[in-house]
Amino acid sequence: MMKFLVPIKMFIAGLMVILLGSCTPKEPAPKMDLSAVSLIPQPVSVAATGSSFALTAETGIYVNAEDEKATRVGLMLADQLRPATDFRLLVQPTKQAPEPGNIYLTLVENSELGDEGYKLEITEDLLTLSANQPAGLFYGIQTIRQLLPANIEASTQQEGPWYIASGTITDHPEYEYRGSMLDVARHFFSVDEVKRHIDLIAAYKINYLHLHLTDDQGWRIEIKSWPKLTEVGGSTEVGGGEGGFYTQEQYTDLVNYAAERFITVVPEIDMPGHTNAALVSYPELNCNPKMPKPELYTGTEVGFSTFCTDKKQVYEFINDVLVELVELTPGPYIHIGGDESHVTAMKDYIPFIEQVQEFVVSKGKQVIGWDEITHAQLAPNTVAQFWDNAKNAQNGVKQGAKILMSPAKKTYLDMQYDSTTQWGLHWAAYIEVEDSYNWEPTTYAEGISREDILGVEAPLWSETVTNIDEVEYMVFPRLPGIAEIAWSSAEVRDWETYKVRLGAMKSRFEAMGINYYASKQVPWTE
Ligand code: TNX
Repeated sequence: MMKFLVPIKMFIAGLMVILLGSCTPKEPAPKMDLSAVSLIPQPVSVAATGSSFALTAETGIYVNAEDEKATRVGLMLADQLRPATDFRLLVQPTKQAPEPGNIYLTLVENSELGDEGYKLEITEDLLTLSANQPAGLFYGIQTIRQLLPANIEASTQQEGPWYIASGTITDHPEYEYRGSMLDVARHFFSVDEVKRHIDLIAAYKINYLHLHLTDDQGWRIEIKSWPKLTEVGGSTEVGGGEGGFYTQEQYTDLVNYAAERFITVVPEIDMPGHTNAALVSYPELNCNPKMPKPELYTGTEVGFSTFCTDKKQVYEFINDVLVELVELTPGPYIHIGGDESHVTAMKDYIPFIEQVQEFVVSKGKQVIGWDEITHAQLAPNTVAQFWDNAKNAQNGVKQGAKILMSPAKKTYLDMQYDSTTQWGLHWAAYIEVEDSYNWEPTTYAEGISREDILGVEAPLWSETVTNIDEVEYMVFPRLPGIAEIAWSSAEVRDWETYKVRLGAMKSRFEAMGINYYASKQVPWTE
């Protein structure tokens, strides 16, 4: 008897090992609280279920969509997660939900979500991201990034594990236009610097990048029919540096890079003022008796230059520029500036704006202009960008124009945080983090209500910032707050809870290598 007992015991023990081994291949999912995760912008709704999904080396990304853009979003997710995890997540097409352990991206029909919304359903088994359009999938991915530990943003391999709290997030934007503006005229920023900016704003679901391409100090976009604009007009910048410009090929590269991140570029040619760089390049466009011989300008004064508004050649020039610019612009808008034309008489300014507006409209695009353009008769789809003068914006509303909200006192990211900030100006205000967050577009100015507002944009003028590190110091952490104003409804926005969510972004900003302003108003946490 004894002879058999030991082998039988050993046999049973062996069987147990095999059985246990096969049914517990993974650790139990840790309990996590989705509603406690800090997200910016705050989604429409977050419902936690108290468990988690594990991202592992075996996770696959399955895309259920016969759509090239949706597949590209899947590939972007794999690329995004790779440096920190070192996982080579496979992206594959599918017709149904995959096996447990995988990520499932699917295009659906869900009227609640609109063109840019998404839904995330996270269980222990599956992470499902659904949207009506690829843009929604892209925004869902930005949320997934914030649901992962902060070091997911690192550019080198990090220690896991990589868990995502379980539950459901339903989300869609409040405003259709959520913008960032970069002034590449006062100081020029390279293609790579602008791409870096695009990467950062995309993470906060910004969908328009307005490029201020021309000003007194520089002309930054190649126009083949008027080559001196960049040869001469692009040759310097504020402070006398070498300036620079984008060739049309480089510009197209930027436009495409932005488009892959669901960002539409809005090019601005500022006129009739802010045109010194063009006037130096082609003095025949000038007839200002106070400045008979324009010279390259590297200072920071505004309002001294103007096109010669009653000269036929000026309109031929503008038309040529617009023909080329429209060709480079897949998006719906051309920004014509129109601000601070202090040396253009109003009787000349109004017909000038109307003529340029007609050029743009005849080329199938919509005009955006700074709020002064509302002195003119606006075309039905023209947008007025409110920066300074509420009366101008109200005048736009009376004409039926949509308003893009960029009040300088709240959204101007070139304003100093306080009097000690190394970079920036303060003519509009000192803008601390709370100031830039704690305002409401629909009540900011009398006579401008929800239905008049197209969206919100934060401009970064570059008189005082010379490189992308300095840009980032002004942009962060104010831009995430502006992005939340544009994306999240007023009901889910509140400074007291926002500042805690923002504080939790510290290690994320650091992993992203962002040079941010560590405001004392924010309870920064590790
Ligand atoms: C006003 S805002 C300007 C810009 C300056 C900016 C500096 C606007 C439409 N015009 O030309 O760069 O202030 O804050």
